[in-house]
Amino acid sequence: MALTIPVVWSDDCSLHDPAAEIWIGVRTPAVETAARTDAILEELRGGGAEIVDAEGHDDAALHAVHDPELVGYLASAWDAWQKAGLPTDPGQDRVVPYVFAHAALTPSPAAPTAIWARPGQYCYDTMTLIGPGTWEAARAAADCALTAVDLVLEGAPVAYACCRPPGHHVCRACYGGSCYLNNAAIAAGELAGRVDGAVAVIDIDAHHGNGTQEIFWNREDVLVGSVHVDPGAGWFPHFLGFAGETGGGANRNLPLAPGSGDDAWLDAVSDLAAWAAGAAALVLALGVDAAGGDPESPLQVSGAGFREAGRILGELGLPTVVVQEGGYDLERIGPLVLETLLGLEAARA
Ligand code: SP5
Ligand code: ZN
Repeated sequence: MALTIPVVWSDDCSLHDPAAEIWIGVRTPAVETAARTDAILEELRGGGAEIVDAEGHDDAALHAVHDPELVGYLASAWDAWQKAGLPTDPGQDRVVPYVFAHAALTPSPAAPTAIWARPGQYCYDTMTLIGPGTWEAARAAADCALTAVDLVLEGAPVAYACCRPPGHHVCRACYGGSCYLNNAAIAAGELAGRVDGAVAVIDIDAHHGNGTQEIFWNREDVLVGSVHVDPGAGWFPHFLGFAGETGGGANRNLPLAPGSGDDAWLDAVSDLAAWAAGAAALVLALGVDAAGGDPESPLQVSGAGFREAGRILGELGLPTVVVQEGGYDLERIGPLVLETLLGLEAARA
């Protein structure tokens, strides 16, 4: 039986090549690569899915959740870096910070004049590099999410946005975690303006969706729930994602111990689903890096677990926009996404 959930994609999402991550000061190969979405699309095409081209959308939906200054920076960062000659002297072919506008320095850091100091005004880690196609890809990923919103508002029960690069670590005014624009937050912000009632974001990526949490921290009309590996056990994003972070009351974090598998993870998914039941629409931030074998997380969720998560969330019966986040096991990423979508579809059929 063919997958009927529309799959929204833009070829421009492949233009981003971070090339590397600077991790603990060491340049290591990037894990957030175009091969990820290639593998997802191949699997979904094999499952009979219809691939829909993303349509262009106005910047207004980006500015609704991000500081326009961040968006403007991202759009121009590579050109400025290149024009400043930094790829040849000192020989850095990606935009990467070396100094940070740390909150404890001053509440109002000056905008730096040096091009090589500017990344530290907006980027909070050294693993989120910008190259020649990064902006085009990030902007296209946001269009994928917004096109999926349109499809759902036109009556599709579920639409899947095959977003790359991912987004859930991006705050209103800073980026990091291999993410540049918060696709799930952009979708949720857009839905919040177009549905009658609250929007729930449920984030099942293995890492805490700290950006989405920060963006909607004080909003009552957007619920944000995340199940993820406990940052207190030593996992990214380290500083955030603890159970006590409840915002204005509409934020929930369910951190899990490293090694947690289907039982604990699905209990948390069920908990978040019950919590979100009164919403008018759902955004599912679908990272599949909680799977056993993923190189970036110690959770041990199975393919059947992802299918069951899809079923649990599908049973809510809400208009649902699924937004791709992480997942780094190239052998498993496609099947894991397909399992989740099949679970959602089975519940909605
Ligand atoms: C969207 C998403 O899943 N972002 C994950 C960002 C977490 N990255 C943390 C990386 C920690 C170091 N990993 C070692 C890999 C060295 N190349
Ligand atoms: Zn992740």
